[in-house]
Amino acid sequence: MGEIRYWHKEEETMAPAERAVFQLERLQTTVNRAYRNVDFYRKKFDELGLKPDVIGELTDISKLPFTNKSDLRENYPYGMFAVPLRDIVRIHSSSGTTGKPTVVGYTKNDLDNWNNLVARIMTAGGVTKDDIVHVSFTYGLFTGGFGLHYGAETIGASVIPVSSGNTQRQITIMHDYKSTTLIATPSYALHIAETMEKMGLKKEDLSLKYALLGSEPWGDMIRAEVEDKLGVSATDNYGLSELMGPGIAGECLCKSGLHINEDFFYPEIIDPITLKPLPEGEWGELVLTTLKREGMPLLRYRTRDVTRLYRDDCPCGRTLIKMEKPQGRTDDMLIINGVNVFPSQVEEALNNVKGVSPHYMIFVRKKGALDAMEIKVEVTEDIFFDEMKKQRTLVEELTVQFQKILSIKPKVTLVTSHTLDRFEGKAKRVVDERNIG
Ligand code: DLL
Repeated sequence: MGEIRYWHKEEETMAPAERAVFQLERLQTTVNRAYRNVDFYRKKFDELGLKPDVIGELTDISKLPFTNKSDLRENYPYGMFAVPLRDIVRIHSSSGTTGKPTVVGYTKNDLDNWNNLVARIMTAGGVTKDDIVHVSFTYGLFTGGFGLHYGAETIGASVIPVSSGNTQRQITIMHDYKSTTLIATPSYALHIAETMEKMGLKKEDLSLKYALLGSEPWGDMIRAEVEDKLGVSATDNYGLSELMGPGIAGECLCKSGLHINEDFFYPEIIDPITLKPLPEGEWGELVLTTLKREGMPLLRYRTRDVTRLYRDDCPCGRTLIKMEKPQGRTDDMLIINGVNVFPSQVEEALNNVKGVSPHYMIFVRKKGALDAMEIKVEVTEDIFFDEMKKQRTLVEELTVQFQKILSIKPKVTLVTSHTLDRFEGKAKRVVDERNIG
């Protein structure tokens, strides 16, 4: 694992009970600020008969109302801000492809905290001031580009703000500028690896050491492929625009769960149906409360991401609570003939079968009254030159794995390499045709 480094050693390694004191104080301040400065929260509290002094201990958080994405949309654009606009120094927003965008505003202190929290996560992933950091996230309203850019600059690394697009040019830049760290979505990192092969470049031709990947769910199969093809140590990092962007949680080099910056974001897991908090260790929906945010404090924001929280003795020495790699979003979950399926489970199943790549697409259609699921999986060219028997065996093997992990039996189709879509940003691996026509 090499030398262990921290960005905020004291905060990252303090005893959880000691941290809880800060969390409580910060939670009380946040609730007060939200009540006093945001009409939405004041109305909500008044309706529920809640006073801003409701928080006597941390568990009182369960008395607070939830905040949903729809609340942000209904208060578009600036209704959730807790400070006058003149104190806001940056604005980001979601793309708004499915409704009004959600808008977030940062004060100077918020930006400072953001930079430092991303610096924490990058340090945990191995990055130091000696690194050359290649950022392939889009720069713009999306928080990925600027978030990681300023985090890396805060560390003192040399940052190359390449942004997204033109993969061959990106590879040439990485090669010529001797980039040591790649910042991207996991699916784009895979695409870069494939494009390098096409360009006749090997990992030894580049200088990469680390890849910090995030913004979408990914599993061990993609990690193994990226690490092998790019010659990096690849860590996962998680965040969402509504709460800040990247910098909320990230893996250390032990790669066993993401440490949450819980001194800035208080995490809970709830049952998404009953909305009741679940004990540590159980899977459910992640709910986050900002603890230091000035521009737009959010109480119990429902992320829709499915994960679980746990504490362990991480060999890195961090005592920050961990979350499991998010499995997917409750709103991306497919319901196929009544069975719940997360697209990320497909990657998990592929991981158990030799001779397949992590490139897949899921198609869901109506077949009479029933739903039918087809999974297309890329395999190496040679299998199509082999006897039919080999292909049949592979299809059977995949079907068994899918049935085991997804609890349904999809149709499995093998396709040759490079026939499925590749992604520069977040991957879209599901085509649901049930509502078309
Ligand atoms: O994706 C922020 C980000 C940028 C995180 C760069 C990490 C790196 P949004 O576009 O608002 O923000 O999307 C947030 O993406 O609720 C999750 O569903 C998903 N997501 C983000 N990171 C991960 C991850 C950014 N590591 C939504 N694993 C979140 C799984 C992730 N899902």
